Amino acid sequence: MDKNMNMMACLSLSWMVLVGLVPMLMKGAAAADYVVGDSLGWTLPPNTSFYSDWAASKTFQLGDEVAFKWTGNHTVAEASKEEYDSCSDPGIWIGSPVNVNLITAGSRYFICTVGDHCEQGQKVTITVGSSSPTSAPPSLSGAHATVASLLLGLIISTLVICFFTYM
Ligand SMILES: *[C@@H]1O[C@H](CO)[C@@H](O)[C@H](O)[C@H]1NC(C)=O
Ligand SMILES: *[C@@H]1O[C@H](CO)[C@@H](O)[C@H](O)[C@H]1NC(C)=O
Ligand SMILES: [Cu+2]
Repeated sequence: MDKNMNMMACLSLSWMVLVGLVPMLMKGAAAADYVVGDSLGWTLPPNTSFYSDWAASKTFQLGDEVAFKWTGNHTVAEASKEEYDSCSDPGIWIGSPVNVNLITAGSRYFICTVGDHCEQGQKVTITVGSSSPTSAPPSLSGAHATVASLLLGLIISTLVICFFTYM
């Protein structure tokens, strides 16, 4: 194999590695996954403030994901604020387990529609970007900047390595 071939191989291999790394880094830096209720999961809570306490202990950001996980007779349904407040069944159920991508800012309401579970507190409000509902939180752009500079560093060092190895 001549030097040009080696250099081409080096560059294309590096490119494939970079393309594979980008989504991983973006996800790792910008998004978090939460399980609603943590270890308790989505079930009848010990008290009616359990899930609101849980939500209040998190800072949800755009791109995060919340998962509703349960065993037994429960559902999760996305409700309007009015349905959420009055625990009325919105009529649309989604099955288990349920992953919700938080791709819009603002509040979303989820309830269990089985029996009186909602009245007993099996309901949660997920609010994304509570301080400024129309813009992404500052830490998101900070994370993106970190990823961008990391990638730039990777690309440059790859070029340098390919160049000095095969020229
Ligand atoms: C609700 O239950 C959780 C978990 O057992 C507990 O940490 C919390 O203090 C309780 N809240 C109230 C208001 O009883
Ligand atoms: C779950 O609970 C609802 C309401 O209490 C009941 O109608 C339904 O039959 C139950 N489903 C199962 C699988 O137990
Ligand atoms: Cu339930």
